[in-house]
Amino acid sequence: MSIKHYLWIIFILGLRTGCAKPAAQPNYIDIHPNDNMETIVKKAAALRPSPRQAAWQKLEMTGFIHFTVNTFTDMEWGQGDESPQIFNPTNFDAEQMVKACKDAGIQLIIPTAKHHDGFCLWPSKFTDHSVKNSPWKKGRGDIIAEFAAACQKHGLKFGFYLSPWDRHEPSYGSDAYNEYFVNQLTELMTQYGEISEVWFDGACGEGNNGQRQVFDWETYYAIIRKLAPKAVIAVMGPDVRWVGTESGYGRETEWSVLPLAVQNRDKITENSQSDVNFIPNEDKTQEDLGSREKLKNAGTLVWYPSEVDVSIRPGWFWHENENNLVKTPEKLVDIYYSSVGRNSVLLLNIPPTMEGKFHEKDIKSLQGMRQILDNTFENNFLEKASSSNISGINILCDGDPESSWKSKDLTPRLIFGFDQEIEFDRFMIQEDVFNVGQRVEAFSLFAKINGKWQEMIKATTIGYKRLLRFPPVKTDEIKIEIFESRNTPALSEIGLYKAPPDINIIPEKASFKNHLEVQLESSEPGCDIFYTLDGSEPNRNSQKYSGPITLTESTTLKVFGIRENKTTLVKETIFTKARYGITYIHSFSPKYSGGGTFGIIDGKTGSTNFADGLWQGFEGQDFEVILDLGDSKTLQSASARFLQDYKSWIFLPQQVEFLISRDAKNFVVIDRIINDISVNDSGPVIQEFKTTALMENVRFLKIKAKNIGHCPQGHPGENGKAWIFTDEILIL
Ligand code: FUL
Repeated sequence: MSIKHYLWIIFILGLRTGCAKPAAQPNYIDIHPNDNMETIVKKAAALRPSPRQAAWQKLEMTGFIHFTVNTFTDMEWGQGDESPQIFNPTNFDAEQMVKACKDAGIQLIIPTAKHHDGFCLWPSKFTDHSVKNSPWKKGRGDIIAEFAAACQKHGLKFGFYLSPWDRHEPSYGSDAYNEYFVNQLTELMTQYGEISEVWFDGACGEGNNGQRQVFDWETYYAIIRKLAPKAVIAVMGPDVRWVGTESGYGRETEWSVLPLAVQNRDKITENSQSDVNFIPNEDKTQEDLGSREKLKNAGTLVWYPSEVDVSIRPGWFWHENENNLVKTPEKLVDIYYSSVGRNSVLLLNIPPTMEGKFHEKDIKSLQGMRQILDNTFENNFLEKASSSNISGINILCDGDPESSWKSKDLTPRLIFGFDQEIEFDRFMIQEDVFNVGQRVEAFSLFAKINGKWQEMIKATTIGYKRLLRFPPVKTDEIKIEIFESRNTPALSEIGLYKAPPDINIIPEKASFKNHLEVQLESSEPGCDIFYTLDGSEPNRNSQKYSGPITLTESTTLKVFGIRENKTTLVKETIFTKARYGITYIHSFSPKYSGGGTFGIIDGKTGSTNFADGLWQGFEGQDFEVILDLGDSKTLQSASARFLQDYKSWIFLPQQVEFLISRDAKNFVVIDRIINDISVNDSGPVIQEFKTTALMENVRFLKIKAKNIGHCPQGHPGENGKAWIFTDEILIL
């Protein structure tokens, strides 16, 4: 028999016995009653993600798209009784959204196929409560199909959110609902191409019929495993854990291996799965989930990694009155460091408007975030380093999270030198969690400065990825020291980077009477700042900043900085020159200053959201101001706008008086308008109080709005101080 024949037989045998493809290691391990602490810790250190968890972890940034009837009713949680007729996006554009996500670095998209209100964004066969009964595309549209197609076209992965809680479906609360849910799940799993993540929300309450549902999770999971074996099941699922907050900030110490209570062990064995196939339902909001202390009493250890879900706006759905509250690029970058940079996957929500596309402000923030991140991570100094004490370091900068430098010690020390001095302020380090496991418990980064090692930053866990920030440092030698590990660590990637500086405009925003001094400050020395005052985009040829700028007219200031080829984002502020002087009899609350002293005569009106930065708030006091018109004038009208938001203790004034004077001492009442809007909690309202009496010879105009004093009887804050909120006075 020739060698060839021999190999052929081995190959056939291998196939038959399954050796050609080694069986995946389970993503859990049992603890035996006689395992000591050392054994338990070693077991934890040996666990690795399942293949589907591994593929998901590498995505780093994923995107949520919350869209449903809520977008049209201005709600966060729909009631379930909304008519499908209200769902009518005027210009739905899945590609615009998918492209914006892709440009931002998002690699998988999860639209809400059905939120708690029960309305389905796809034409499900199993209910009439869907797009098929909406006017959008005459009932022939399918939002999920359009998202799936756009993702496929642009190379993004696709998943969906399907709310188990359903406030519309009449069968909710019975076995029939489980059947309904399974049918819907099957539709979504079979009609839209490859599914990479299924997101089951933990939020759950009664249906409209007052019933609660007992969910048949095992059946749901079995269907997903059968129809999309590569998909992860998130949150109310076995593969991906909710980080425990919706703030965008993960834990400083984030373990992907978690202990499970003893009683859950049987279930794993019963399933005889290679992966855990039920919700590890321990409390996910605790600060410590996976320390040695926590592992001590575990029955089983399981790989259950964290996902950080957060919205780019205060709400998950789009609301007109949150257009001013879109998170800034800098805030999104901070979230990136605190999620992706803390061993988690980021799930960033961007909600479409009633048009059915992202708002320009959200897109601008996404672009700004990407620009800062690209600018930071474009050059890894460690690629050019050499090590004096370890070999084979190229593997640490090869961009492959699965190739690693494997330490022989529990507490290795890695020293790197550079041909010339480098300046950096960001550190990235990854463990090979895919082939080895998560092991590091404490480490530090040092820089040699004047011949001495100085600690730049210290941290605990690494896991898939850790990103650390610290003030810029210059050196030609660095040291990474691992102080504690569960077993000998394997590092896959490391990086040192320099972030672009930031620029602050001081004051950040303001209106002024005569003139205003504006200063520009960089977060780092050596940054050249350029600006324009005419609304044009600043560049290197624009005016260079050398000291305070004095503004005497309303101005759009745009600034941008360069420091050693790192550019900042362009920042912009509109400073408005007020036409009148203004004196406050009672001052506004510093929490709600609405743009400061001149904020109520700057032409900017607020939304129904009292916290949008444009409203001035007065707690328990009247609103009373005197406007100085500069010289004697004839006025056609004067008005003031006020807000009522019952839930937030903000009430319309009892009455508003308009008074005029020539000398600011003797005032004559021109008009008194009594409020006739009732005090109720039917949602925020804005009311304008306006006088149209002709006012002659006016130099000073006083506006006096009477606070109702205390929250009325029956209000949750009964007898607490009532607020008055105003955003704008208009004089014609
Ligand atoms: C929560 C839900 O109640 C919110 O509406 C949103 O969908 C968020 C992602 O999950 O539990």
